[in-house]
Amino acid sequence: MELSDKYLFEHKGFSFVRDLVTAEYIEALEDFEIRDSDVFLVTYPKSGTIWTQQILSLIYHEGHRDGTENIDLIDRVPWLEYNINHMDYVNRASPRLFATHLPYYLVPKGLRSGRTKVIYVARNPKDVCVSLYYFSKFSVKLEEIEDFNSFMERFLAGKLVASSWLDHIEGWSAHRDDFNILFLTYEEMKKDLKSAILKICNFLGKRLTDKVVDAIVDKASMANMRVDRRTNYKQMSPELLDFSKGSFLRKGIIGDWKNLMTVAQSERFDCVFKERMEKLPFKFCWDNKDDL
Ligand code: PPS
Repeated sequence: MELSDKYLFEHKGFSFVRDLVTAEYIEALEDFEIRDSDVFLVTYPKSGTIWTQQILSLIYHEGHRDGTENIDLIDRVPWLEYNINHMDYVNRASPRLFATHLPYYLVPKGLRSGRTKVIYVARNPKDVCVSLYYFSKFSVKLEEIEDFNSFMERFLAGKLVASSWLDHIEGWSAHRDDFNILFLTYEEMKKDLKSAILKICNFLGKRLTDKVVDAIVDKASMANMRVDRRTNYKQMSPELLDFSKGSFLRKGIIGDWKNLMTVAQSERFDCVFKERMEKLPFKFCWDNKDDL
């Protein structure tokens, strides 16, 4: 199965959105100078990136209300590899917060064995696949594949943006000792957001009052992020997103895959993913009713 080269290109075994970045830019990122105070949020797409971007931004800025509430989320925690708003990352004031979908082997070299903090958020891959399917419908820069079965086969083969889910998580997990990294799951955030936020604060060495933590829980809720124009990404250019076809904050639930996948598709998914997933040191939750 070939990569759809009108939309994507591959660089060192990982696929990127063609219109948004070049291989030269990705290559140069390996030497991007990092600071101990930087924080990198790493995700495979559709795993809770903007949710965690919002949480990180609130942890760093909410307490002292320095005006960040008037800045779009994408500018508070910009994407490392997709510098959509052409920001000056090099001269950005500390602490710099970045989001990235990069695999472990393409991130800035300085992140390895350093003090810079990395947070990896993972989500059960069936929900990731379904979320990406709907996202592809409204992202102008991704190919829309109408038939879900064909889309799922592409996902299983790692032939979509960001390549293989399994390779991504296996890579980051196997190299966890090379980084100062915290692993979290979307599902644990869903089930107990306050505990997840406290875990993040603890990792970042941030002590916030109970009142501030509660305010973060509130501001990071699906309902509030949906109506907040700084966090719902509705300010994004129509050249990137067609809001008549969907939204970034779609459902935000555990187990939506059950509303789209047939039993046969789910079994096919398990057949391809199960063996490698069982070796991962994470417990995935496939349904809201499952315990973590
Ligand atoms: S992207 O394009 O990679 O940045 O997308 P990403 O932000 O990783 O994932 C989008 C999915 O995350 C859901 N989301 C949330 N869930 C719960 N609570 C909050 N606050 C929240 N914010 C975003 C969003 O709805 C997408 O999932 P689906 O399943 O499509 O609804």
